[in-house]
Amino acid sequence: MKVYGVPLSVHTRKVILAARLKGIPLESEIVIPVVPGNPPSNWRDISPTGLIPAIEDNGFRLADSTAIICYLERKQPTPALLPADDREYAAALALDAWAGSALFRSVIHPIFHNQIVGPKIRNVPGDSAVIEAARDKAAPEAFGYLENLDLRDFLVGDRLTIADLAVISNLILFHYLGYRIAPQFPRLDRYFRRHIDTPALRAALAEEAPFADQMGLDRSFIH
Ligand SMILES: N[C@@H](CCC(=O)N[C@@H](CS)C(=O)NCC(=O)O)C(=O)O
Repeated sequence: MKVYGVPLSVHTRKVILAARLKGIPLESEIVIPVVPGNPPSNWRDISPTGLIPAIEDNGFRLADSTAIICYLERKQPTPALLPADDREYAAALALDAWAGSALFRSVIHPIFHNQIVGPKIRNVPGDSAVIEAARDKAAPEAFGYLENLDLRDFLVGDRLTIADLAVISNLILFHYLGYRIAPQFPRLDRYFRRHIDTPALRAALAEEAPFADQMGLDRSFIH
C-alpha cells in the first residue's frame, strides 16, 4: 500500500500511525501540496480535494485520513481503532471530526500557514494577528473542551482510538510550531506527554525528525 503525503502533516501522520499500530507496511511517496509545483501532475485523480493524505492499494485510490483509517480497520481489524460499542464508535468519529475542525482548521492550519508556509515556503509575509487569534483564542477554547472531558488515558473508552490519533497528531504540530499546552490544561498536557512516549509515537516522531529539522521546527518537546 502506498501513502501520498508527508509525515509532518497532521492527517498523514494519523494514517502512518494507524498503519504502524496495525502492522500494515506502507510505502510512502512524498507529496507536499503547500509547495508550489510539488504534487504530481495527476494529483487531483489521486486526491480529489488536493489535500494529503491519499493512498493507493492495488489500484484502489482513497483520500481522507478518516476514510483511510476505516479502510485499514477493515483490512486489519486488530488492534481496533474504532470501538465495538455503538456509542463509543460514534463518539470516536465525532471527536475525530471535531479535531479536524476545532484543532486543525481553527488552530494548526492558520498558525502553520502564517508562520511557515507564507514566510518560509512562498515568500509571503505571515499575518501575526491570525497567529495570535489562533494561539490566544481558538487554542484555549479547544484545549478547554478536551480538559473538561475529564481526560485520562484515552479520549473514548479504555483504549486508543482514531480520536486519540487525531488529537495527538494535531498537538504534535502545535508543539513543533513552538507552542506548549498552558498550565491551565494539566490533564491534556499529561495525556499528550504520555502518548508521545509510547513505542508507535516514538518511532513515528523519530522517522519524521529529518523533515522537522529541514523546516526548522521545534523538536525540543521530544525526550
Ligand atoms: N479531511 C482531510 C483533511 C486533510 C488536510 O487538511 N490535509 C492538509 C495537511 S494535514 C493539506 O493537505 N493541506 C494542504 C493545503 O492546505 O493546501 C483528511 O482527514 O485527510
